[in-house]
Amino acid sequence: MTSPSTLTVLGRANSSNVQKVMWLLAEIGQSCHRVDMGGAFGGNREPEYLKKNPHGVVPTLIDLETVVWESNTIVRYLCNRFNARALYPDDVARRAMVERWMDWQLSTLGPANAQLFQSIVRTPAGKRVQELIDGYRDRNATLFAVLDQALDGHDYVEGNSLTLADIVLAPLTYRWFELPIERPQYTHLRRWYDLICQRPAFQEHVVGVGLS
Ligand SMILES: N[C@@H](CCC(=O)N[C@@H](CS)C(=O)NCC(=O)O)C(=O)O
Repeated sequence: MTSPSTLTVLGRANSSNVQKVMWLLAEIGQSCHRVDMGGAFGGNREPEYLKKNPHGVVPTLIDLETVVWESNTIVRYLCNRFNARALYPDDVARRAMVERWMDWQLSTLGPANAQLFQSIVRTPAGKRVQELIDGYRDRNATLFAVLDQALDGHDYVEGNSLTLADIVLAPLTYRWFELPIERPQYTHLRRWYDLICQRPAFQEHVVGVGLS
């Protein structure tokens, strides 16, 4: 008999940062209890939540006495906790190769992608500002061009197997491909994305959730 999961994820399924965590957990075969919070569900500005995550954002992971916020820290924690070495290599050089993409996602691609996503999906049609959308679209195209080039010659972002670099980047790539915008043809990016789309866990926690 398997023991019950000790893990709780606080956060709505349509947050790309929650999606990283849920997708990773499914990839490593760990179940969790997820509680809808944030966005339309609210709850994330309540004192009880702020005690766990003082920033009032999702996700937050609870693992018995351990409470972790920041989605990239959560996915690293889970790989360490469950010994998922292929996803988060032990070798310091290989680990740095993965982590540079995680930092780029957090510092650069994530904010640019969020601006584009929010200016379309989270803005009512009558309030959308086309000039802003065009600027955000172009900025995303410039950033995804870098990822496209980096994917030339290997299956995944860092080498030929899935790592945390793919896990943090692909949910944003899903949005990029699904948004109603014009995009340059990025052949390496498309090939990688199609490969990622073959993973049942990505289908369930990212594609299946849709754009909302
Ligand atoms: N850097 C943080 C960002 C967290 C974040 O901004 N989360 C968004 C959802 S993607 C949020 O909580 N927004 C407010 C809300 O959902 O009410 C992380 O990666 O965990």
